[in-house]
Amino acid sequence: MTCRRGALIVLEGVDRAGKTTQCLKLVQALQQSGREAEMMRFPDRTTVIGELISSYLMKKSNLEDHTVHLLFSANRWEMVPLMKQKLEQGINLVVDRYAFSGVAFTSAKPGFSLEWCRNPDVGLPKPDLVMFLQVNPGVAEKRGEFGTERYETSFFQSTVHQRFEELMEDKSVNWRVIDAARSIEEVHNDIKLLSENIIHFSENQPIGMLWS
Ligand code: ADP
Ligand code: 2DT
Repeated sequence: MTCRRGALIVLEGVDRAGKTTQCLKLVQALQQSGREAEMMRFPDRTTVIGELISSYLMKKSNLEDHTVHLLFSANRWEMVPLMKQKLEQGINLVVDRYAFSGVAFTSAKPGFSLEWCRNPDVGLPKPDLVMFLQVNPGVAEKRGEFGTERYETSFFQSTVHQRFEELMEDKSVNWRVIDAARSIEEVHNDIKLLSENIIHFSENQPIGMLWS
């Protein structure tokens, strides 16, 4: 029996770029074409670590900046056994934010280098494909007001965007930039095609290790 693994597909981008909308549509489309697919999101607020993060994001608690960075990373590591199990069973994982958000958000704070921020996530399962949903701030603004959670200000988000641009220079990661200012269907069609191609390409490859 041949056992083809699932692909690890990540969507990244700033607030209101359409990540959640597109993750849901991609999972649905893959399932409709007869593939196994599941969505995950980070932070996963349902775990004990995730609850600490959620309380911090909702400004119900304060955490020291290095500490919360490590908690976001721990929240990914605690999911790794489950992620590997699903990928090895042939389930494609569509993930709303991953280590790249981790690095982009913390390194947007004063005094944090990209290198320091990357370190705790070195060795995580490496995404086979990372799609960055690109929209300019004007387009994102028309999609709704900022919420009230931590980081939801235009100044912070523009620094986060710059950090993503720096991260995308790293050729060890399979980045694809998607013009996410188009209609939901147009964006979805591009994402679906890229995902189907990577699923074929990855099925007989071992799962890689991020940044190592
Ligand atoms: P994110 O997860 O990146 O924050 P969402 O998927 O939650 O973004 O989308 C934010 C808002 O923008 C939602 O109201 C959603 O319906 C809307 N939206 C998403 N994609 C598009 C698009 N391509 N065009 C117009 N509105 C969109
Ligand atoms: P949403 O749940 O609305 O996506 O917001 N973040 C996320 C970090 O600072 N570090 C991380 O590692 C991750 C995954 C981005 C979650 C907020 O938390 C930020 C926005």
